[in-house]
Amino acid sequence: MHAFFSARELGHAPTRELHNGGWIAHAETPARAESIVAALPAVLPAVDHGLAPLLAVHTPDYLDFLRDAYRLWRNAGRDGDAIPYVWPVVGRRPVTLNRIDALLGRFSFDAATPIAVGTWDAAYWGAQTALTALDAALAGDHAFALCRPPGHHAGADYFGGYCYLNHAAIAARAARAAGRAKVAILDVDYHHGNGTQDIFWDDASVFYASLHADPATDYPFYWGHADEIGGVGAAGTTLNLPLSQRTTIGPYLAALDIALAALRGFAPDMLIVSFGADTFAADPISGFALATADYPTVAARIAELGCPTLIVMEGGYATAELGVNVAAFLSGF
Ligand code: Q9C
Ligand code: ZN
Repeated sequence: MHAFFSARELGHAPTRELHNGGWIAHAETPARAESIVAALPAVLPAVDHGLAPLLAVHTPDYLDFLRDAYRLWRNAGRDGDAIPYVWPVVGRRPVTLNRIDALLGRFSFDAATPIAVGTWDAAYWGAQTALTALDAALAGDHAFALCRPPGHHAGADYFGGYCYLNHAAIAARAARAAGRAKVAILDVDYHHGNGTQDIFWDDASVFYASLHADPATDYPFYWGHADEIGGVGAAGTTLNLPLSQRTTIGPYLAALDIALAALRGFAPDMLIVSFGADTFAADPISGFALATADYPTVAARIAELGCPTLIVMEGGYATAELGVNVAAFLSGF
């Protein structure tokens, strides 16, 4: 299996985030990608596929905002990263505004996701990495896209959860455009992929299945509950399997088998795995209890689907062990 990466993804380096009411160093660092690169035998460069595949998922006004936000923040006289702090959720009418403070809230859902000087460029090249790896998967090889920043919390017109562009969704739409009639996304990050779910909520041609920490106790709270099954015309093509904190490999595999049975019923002709290694026991912001040796087991079960597979990197914040955990997962294919 080939792995793909662009060094331009390292240009996003958010400084800090709010955590339990105080500021901590941001968990989603360039060192995460460096840990993964160091653990892989080789990475191949990303090829630029342009903006069109991004526009198949994200709205034009959101992409314009994301490209311009840091400059607008600086032009408003601010230092440091742009971080949203007011959201138009309390019955506000949709006023068209130019002020960066207003725009940040319009296009986000949390305050954990700073826009720094290199954010747009890094996210853009993360998406290009996913599209380049998809080309390899369409040609018949399994492929790994080392995407950073991650993507599965980003929706059509919002950022959040350390995510700006939804790489898995962009790849899924590109696979559809390339003629794959049915695409499945299996999300095994610790957190529910709310952005991916929202993007394909009404789209019966893309099945979204996710194993994640129960949103009754864990971020992103407002998505990922078991009764969310898809919108009108797509009911049954979203599957949420919430798991309790401290979940170990036994119950994890039992839930994975439920997801895989549903995917077999859907019979996809392309599989995209949103892989987060934040299910690792030592992850500093997460609560499952998987071991490094569990990742090949999880991957081998997924590989039994026998479907051409693109693996897209999502979360995982135990940086020192991240590369080894990713290499362990890929070895199972
Ligand atoms: N600082 C991914 O794994 N937590 N994103 C915010 C604590 C956000 C994780 C509150 C966690 C997002 C891709
Ligand atoms: Zn996560």
